[in-house]
Amino acid sequence: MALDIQNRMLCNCLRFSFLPRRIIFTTLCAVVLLIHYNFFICENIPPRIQEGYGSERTRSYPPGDMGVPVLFNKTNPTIAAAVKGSLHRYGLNEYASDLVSVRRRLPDLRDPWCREPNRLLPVLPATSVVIVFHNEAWSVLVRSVHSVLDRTPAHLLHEIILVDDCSHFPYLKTQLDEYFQAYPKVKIHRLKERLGLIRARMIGAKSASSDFLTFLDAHVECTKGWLEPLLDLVARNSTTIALPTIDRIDEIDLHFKTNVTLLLAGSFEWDLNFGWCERKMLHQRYAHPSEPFDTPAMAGGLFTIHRAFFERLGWYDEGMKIYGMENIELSLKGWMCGGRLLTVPCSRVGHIQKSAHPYLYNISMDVALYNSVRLAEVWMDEYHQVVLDVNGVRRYTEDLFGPIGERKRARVRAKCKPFRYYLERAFPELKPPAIMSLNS
Ligand SMILES: [Mn+2]
Repeated sequence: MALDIQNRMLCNCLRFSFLPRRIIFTTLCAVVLLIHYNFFICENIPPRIQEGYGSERTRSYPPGDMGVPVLFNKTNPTIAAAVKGSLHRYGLNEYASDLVSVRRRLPDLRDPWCREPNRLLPVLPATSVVIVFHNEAWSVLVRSVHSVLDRTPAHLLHEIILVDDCSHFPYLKTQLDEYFQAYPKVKIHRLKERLGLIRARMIGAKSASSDFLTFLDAHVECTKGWLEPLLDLVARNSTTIALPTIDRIDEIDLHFKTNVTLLLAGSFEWDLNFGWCERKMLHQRYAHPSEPFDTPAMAGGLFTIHRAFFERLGWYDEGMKIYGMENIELSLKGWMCGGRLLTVPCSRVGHIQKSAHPYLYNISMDVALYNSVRLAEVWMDEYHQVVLDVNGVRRYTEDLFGPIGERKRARVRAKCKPFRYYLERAFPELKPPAIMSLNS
């Protein structure tokens, strides 16, 4: 009995001495986590937005906040059907996007190198931002615009021109006009007929009233400091085309993925289809990985360019259909006509890579083939036949691929160098195939 009491006392002692230690340990962990969150994650969040989530004790964070994946119940048949429907309709998960704030917070992804003093010109010009949309999901489009408004210094943003390439979803009409009435910098330009992305972008560019043009897709999210280093490069040299680094936003759960982006550069093979190559495959070396670097090709819709240079290049080939290959065309002539393409690691823009291309629904022709043949004929000199062969086309004819005389004259007017120069200077990694006519 005495032993039993002794044991019980011992146990009680142990329990009493153990409990406070556990409480102290748990409290310490919570404090450390809180400090970490406030100092390392919240450091760049404007106080106004932080307040929106309530006091320290009560605040909760909306889905997708800070770029984390959106969680939703995939096993619920109603939700699963909604997700499937929106993937077909928009090429992305509208259900998840609608759960995310149209002004969601994102982390500042820049390397400290980018923020060092005197990195940028002290005075930068303002830009017009041109965004073309066609049947875009509401929350995706509105979030794209807010990310520009919220993360661009007001004096650098001249205007945002939204070009509606004849969308037929009703919420993109009056509802969109009314929504952006509160934002005078946002202008909506409606096309009366469907012109396709390429020509719609040109309409937007020509209606812009700034000399500096920045193009974005309608399914992007800009992060802090995205614009300044792009404008800096083009302000220093008006024949530079500056490309942001494109982070991938997952089309299913809106996760802002940043892990591989900085290791990649835009490129293509002889089929002219754009793809990413590893940066280390390129010949040029740089002192710091955040320095802007020479890039053979742009992915497409995201870049800053000087209006006068774009005009001298003959804008895009408006004879091309809908979209596709205009990015390669602009990349080639950017290099061949006295300029260069630079990817800017300090500029980070998220982009939803769509799982389908609703832009091309109801289009029966092979627009990529059509546009590639035009591009090869105008810009690739003795190498044009390689592209035709890869595509199984015997030769260019005007009745099949449209007239290109004006495009060739524009190339002469702009005094552009031969395609061979592009291969040597911009893209020596693209090895010419062994073709008798080229080697002889
Ligand atoms: Mn896109």
